[in-house]
Amino acid sequence: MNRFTISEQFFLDQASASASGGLSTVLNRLTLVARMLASEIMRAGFVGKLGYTGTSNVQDEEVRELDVISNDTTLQVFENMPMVAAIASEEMEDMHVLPGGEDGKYLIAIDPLDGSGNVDVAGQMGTIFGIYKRPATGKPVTIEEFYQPGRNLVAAGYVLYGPCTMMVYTAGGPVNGFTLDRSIGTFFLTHPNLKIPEGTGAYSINEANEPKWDDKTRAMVETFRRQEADVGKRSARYAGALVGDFHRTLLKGGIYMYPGEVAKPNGKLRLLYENAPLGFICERAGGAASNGEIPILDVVPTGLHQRTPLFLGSKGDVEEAVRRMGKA
Ligand code: FBP
Repeated sequence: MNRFTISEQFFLDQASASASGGLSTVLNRLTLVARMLASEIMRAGFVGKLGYTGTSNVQDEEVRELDVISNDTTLQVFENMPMVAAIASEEMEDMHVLPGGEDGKYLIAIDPLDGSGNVDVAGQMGTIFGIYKRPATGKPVTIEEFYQPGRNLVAAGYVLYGPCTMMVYTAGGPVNGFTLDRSIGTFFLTHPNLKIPEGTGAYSINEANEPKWDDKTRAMVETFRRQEADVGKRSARYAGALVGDFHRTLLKGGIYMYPGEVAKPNGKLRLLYENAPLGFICERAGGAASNGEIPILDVVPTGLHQRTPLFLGSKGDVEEAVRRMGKA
């Protein structure tokens, strides 16, 4: 693997000998989304796009202008791609069936702009995507085709927009990271075959939510906070952007937690386009991902925007967190 391994060639090289090249093409289009959004995010301050639209999305969250731009960019990039049948997005209540979608082989679940609360403070943000195969082609897409457990993903990845722009993905094999050279618009392989460390890293959680947790969750988090976890001492880090917190966890180890709350037992994060894709990557990197009771990849969605609690990171950390909540 020489220093100049670029994403386009890498996707093709990684594909199986019998592959049609369809998945590589979809992944390449996702790098185009990444490059376009990296540019939009960098320019947003100059063109007054850091604000809110004044509307709310299906999540009943205030929508940022960049949320809309990110979703529209994704739809435009895939509008003329016959191999993708439909897209499910955090920003759209229903799936978006692409022209000629009934013949498409793939489904994309995407959070176009994760961590959009960081838009106006130059914080980390990201894009999260999962790619599924349809059960069959040649007939109209049904929303139930998206109701597949993360175990069925054929590929998953994320883009991190931060001091640098990175894309990290797996097509079911090793997890590989690419860094964007903005001057030439090319992603170069910089983090081959990522494996999540054990016994190190931070615990990452919004501590302000403590009053909302049940007693077992509170006691478990207190164990990490007091550096008394069986898996060792942990510092605390919370970027307010799932992709940023997960990327740090993937490279340095540790655990990201968004637990359920007494009033909202399913928590905040969405299974289809946040928890399952990142859980797929985490497991392929040797880590674990749980909803607090079972592996996140075994949860079968019953809706596009279904929420689940999320415990994601080093296997030992996730297993201890789940055990201490008494739901293992
Ligand atoms: P979206 O920004 O895509 O809605 O993602 C949800 C999210 O912003 C995560 O990125 C982040 O980890 C979490 O919410 C932060 O939630 P909170 O502000 O409640 O801690």
